[in-house]
Amino acid sequence: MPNRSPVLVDLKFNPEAVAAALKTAFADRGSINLADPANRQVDLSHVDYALLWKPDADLFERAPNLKVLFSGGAGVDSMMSIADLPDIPIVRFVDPSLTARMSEWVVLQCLMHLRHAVDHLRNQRDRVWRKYVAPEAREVTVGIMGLGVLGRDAAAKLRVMGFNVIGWSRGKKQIDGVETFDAGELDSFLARTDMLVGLLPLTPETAGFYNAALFSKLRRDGALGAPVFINAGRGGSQVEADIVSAIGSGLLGGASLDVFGVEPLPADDPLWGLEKVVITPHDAALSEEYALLRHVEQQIARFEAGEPLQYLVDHGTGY
Ligand code: NDP
Ligand code: OXD
Repeated sequence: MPNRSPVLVDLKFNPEAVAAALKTAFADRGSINLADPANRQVDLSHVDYALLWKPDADLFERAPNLKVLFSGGAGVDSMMSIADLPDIPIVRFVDPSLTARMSEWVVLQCLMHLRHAVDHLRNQRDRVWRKYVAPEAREVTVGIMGLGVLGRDAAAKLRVMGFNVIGWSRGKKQIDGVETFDAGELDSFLARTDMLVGLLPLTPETAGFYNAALFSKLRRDGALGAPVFINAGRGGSQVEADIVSAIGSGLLGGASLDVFGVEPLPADDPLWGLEKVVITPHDAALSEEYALLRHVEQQIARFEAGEPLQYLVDHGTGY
């Protein structure tokens, strides 16, 4: 067997689950898990591959001979913001398990806002019997920002529920049954949107993108009465003070947020106190450890067989 270098693993989530999954992964080469205190000072100069989530900036000095980086999640913003990131291929995590989870979360949030779920839960707590006449899904247009792996799957599943779905992305897309808009058609897209679903990566272009000016362009005469904002992309793309004000003024009728500028969301953040805002703790679509390690094994096998890597990040656009 050729002398293969172990895979460097630095995932800052679920340490027990990662350690358990690593026991059976990378059988032909082994791994160095930095979550294990015994590996803190270990020599990394011979390592070819690294699987990382929120890596420390000095990691690349310690491991200067890396050939490929693998992201522990679908988003790579925490990696791309490192000043001395090596100019080598970066592979995102793309997997049916993650995609399915995200679509479940998106459909759940759209249905919650459609069917007054927050009001029902409050009324149940207060033992209040009150009916709400909700529009049908087909009367509501969900506008998805970001028509990548996650946006496209969410679009398909929202259509199954009967929603009218439109989508916006940098480049124009062709998706059956979904009217699409490109970057230059932002205002036309927003003017048609009752529920805005954010599935954009965080890049310099999308930082602070979901703000009061954008919310003011959403459709206001739709079946919901006021537009709803739903974001599972990244918190850095939203201006949270603007969301708080927009909920207060009625510019937004509700919101669902899975991601925040600061995570965990501080206990004194005003968002916690808003009844019309559904908060989930960045768990819309977690990376399942076994699926993640299998994906890395498959990509390493492709790379070493001379086949092209999949799900590559464009260092220029940052996603
Ligand atoms: P993809 O890279 O597959 O898709 C990104 C989409 O965003 C593309 O359609 C792209 O357009 C569009 N886009 C990017 N920048 C711009 C821009 N400036 N203007 C217009 N459109 C833009 O990513 P995924 O679908 O796999 O994931 C999306 C994001 O979801 C991740 O980056 C991550 O931040 C987040 N995420 C959150 C999770 C959670 O649990 N909350 C879990 C997993 C991911 P084009 O196709 O034209 O290039
Ligand atoms: C991801 C995430 O990017 O979990 O995969 O946020």
